[in-house]
Amino acid sequence: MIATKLMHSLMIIIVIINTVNGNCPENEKETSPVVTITNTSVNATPECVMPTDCKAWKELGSKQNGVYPIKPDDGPAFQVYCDMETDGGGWTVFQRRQDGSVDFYRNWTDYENGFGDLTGEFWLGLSKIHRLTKEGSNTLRVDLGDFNNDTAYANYSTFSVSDGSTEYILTVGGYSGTAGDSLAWNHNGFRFSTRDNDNDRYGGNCAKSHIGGWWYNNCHHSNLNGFYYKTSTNNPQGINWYTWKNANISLKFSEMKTRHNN
Ligand SMILES: *[C@@H]1O[C@H](CO)[C@@H](O)[C@H](O)[C@H]1NC(C)=O
Ligand SMILES: *[C@@H]1O[C@H](CO)[C@@H](O)[C@H](O)[C@H]1NC(C)=O
Ligand SMILES: *[C@@H]1O[C@H](CO)[C@@H](O)[C@H](O)[C@H]1NC(C)=O
Ligand SMILES: *[C@@H]1O[C@H](CO)[C@@H](O)[C@H](O)[C@H]1NC(C)=O
Ligand SMILES: *[C@@H]1O[C@H](CO)[C@@H](O)[C@H](O)[C@H]1NC(C)=O
Ligand SMILES: [Ca+2]
Ligand SMILES: [Ca+2]
Repeated sequence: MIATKLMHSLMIIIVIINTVNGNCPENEKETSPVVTITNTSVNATPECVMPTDCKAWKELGSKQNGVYPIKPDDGPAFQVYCDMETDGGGWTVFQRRQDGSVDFYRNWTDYENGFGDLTGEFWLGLSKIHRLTKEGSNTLRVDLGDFNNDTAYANYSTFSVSDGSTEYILTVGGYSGTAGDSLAWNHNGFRFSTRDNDNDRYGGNCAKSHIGGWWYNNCHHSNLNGFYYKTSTNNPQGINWYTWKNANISLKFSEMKTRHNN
């Protein structure tokens, strides 16, 4: 059973690798920037090395927004959406809301593993966000849009999410931008909470009362995984970013993305 699952994952990875690199390692002419030669001895098995994130794809010359495979560490490769345009590009996007097509009122397992469609609405998954941010220093960028088509952003020079054993603690700071800071000031240092895993500071259950999954405090200044209202209602259960509208106005669009600092 487990062996079959592993085999299946392995086959998917091999398919991804071959899609990206052609028939790497045989295909020598096209592989040059993607393949790194790690062992030059005559009898060594050639190895394909996949870009670690969207910034690495950007540095290889990719300029198109879209879905790319990445391999941030020794674990399995996975697909992500890369934003190659905003503020220099190379952003690995890990959350998007835009039309209410995907249900975000989910349990712990779903928030851990991710859900949705990378070209539509999705949450990439806490375990992958951890793998993307565990090394070096990272910037978090949050892009927001309201129902009048106004936009704003928040940029944080410090961003990481811890692993599952510590329930994905948020470390965020160093705000700049136009949306105001509705994340670091109120949510830095908190564990993630879902309706079935209450790690918040409130007597009740913030994930249940605010219909989402977030690094809830008591309860929030931002709620980007909240309920998708299709109008700009003033409702703390909606997709909120308190400092932008100075209220619980439900937003039309949100995207969260990360990029390694140099
Ligand atoms: C390189 O490959 C050869 C032959 O497969 C192996 O004996 C050697 O240990 C490898 N070296 C490294 C550094 O992986
Ligand atoms: C979490 O939700 C998914 C469906 O979204 C379901 O398949 C799974 O059994 C649930 N897990 C738990 C532990 O409730
Ligand atoms: C916002 O933009 C969309 C898509 O371009 C458009 O259909 C809509 O009318 C705009 N809304 C407002 C309030 O300008
Ligand atoms: C975002 O923060 C980074 C530091 O992580 C900084 O270099 C960059 O200029 C900031 N960008 C914007 C648009 O505020
Ligand atoms: C936002 O919602 C909270 C309840 O979570 C409420 O206490 C607060 O007054 C609301 N703020 C505004 C400006 O409506
Ligand atoms: Ca817990
Ligand atoms: Ca609680």
